[in-house]
Amino acid sequence: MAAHSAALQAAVLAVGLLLVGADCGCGSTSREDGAHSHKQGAAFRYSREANEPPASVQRSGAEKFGDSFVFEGLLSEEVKNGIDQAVAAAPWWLPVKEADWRHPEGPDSDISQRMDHPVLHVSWNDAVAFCTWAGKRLPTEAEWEYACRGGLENRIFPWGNKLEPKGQHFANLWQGDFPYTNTGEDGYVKTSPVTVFPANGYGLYNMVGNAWEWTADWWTTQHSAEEVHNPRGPSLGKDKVKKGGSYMCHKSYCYRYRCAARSQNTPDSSASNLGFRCAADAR
Ligand SMILES: [Ca+2]
Ligand SMILES: [Ca+2]
Repeated sequence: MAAHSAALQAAVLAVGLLLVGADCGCGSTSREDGAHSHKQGAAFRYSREANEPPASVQRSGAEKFGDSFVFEGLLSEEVKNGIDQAVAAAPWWLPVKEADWRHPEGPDSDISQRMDHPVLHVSWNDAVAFCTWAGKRLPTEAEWEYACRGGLENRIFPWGNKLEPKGQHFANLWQGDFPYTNTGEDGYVKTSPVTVFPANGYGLYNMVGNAWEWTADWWTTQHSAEEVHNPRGPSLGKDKVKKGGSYMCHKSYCYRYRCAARSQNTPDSSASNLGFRCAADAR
């Protein structure tokens, strides 16, 4: 499958000062955000839209494993009835056989009407494979966060501090009572097309919400205070950093749709709310 042509557009982001992490005023869930000033040394290019599909040159990890995690609320009764395992800490995630980037909700779903949505069910390993194939790379966490801020300083969201300025939705998130009721007030209970919500000051869409995005960095709970120039995170780890939150994020459970917020998964993980976009060094 050819990549969506718009996905190959890129924004060139200039050198600038980056504040990685911030206080979110949201209690204990903010501990991992950290707060240190870093110089983002090199200019870099960034895909405007996070909807690049995995390379046809390689089967995705979900296809190799034979299953991938899908939010229970999106599954047909038929698919749900065939599953007898769940994740104890998050029972709304079910391992669905034959769920992959072509079949986001399992074998009875497809992406034919979603070619302008973010790709899902792509592991970190496969995201790296795609970006490499495309002559690009994953962004570092610092690059991602710099891109998310869109030129604004000390703001919670890519557009400012207010979640819904003048009552307008700026990102695809969860409205209602997670995980039971998603009212879809923003227009979408699953992913949305990548350009339906406003771009940030750098012309980048969906930096928060819609789909989580992998970064290149290994996860650690705190940012290093020593690594002040173009930080790349720890040299080793178990999990990779993901940023931005998804259409499943609600403040009551996942206040991760902030530029500073972060979470993690193992590099072979895939799920129905996790995608990526590629970056490249500016030439
Ligand atoms: Ca939504
Ligand atoms: Ca996103």
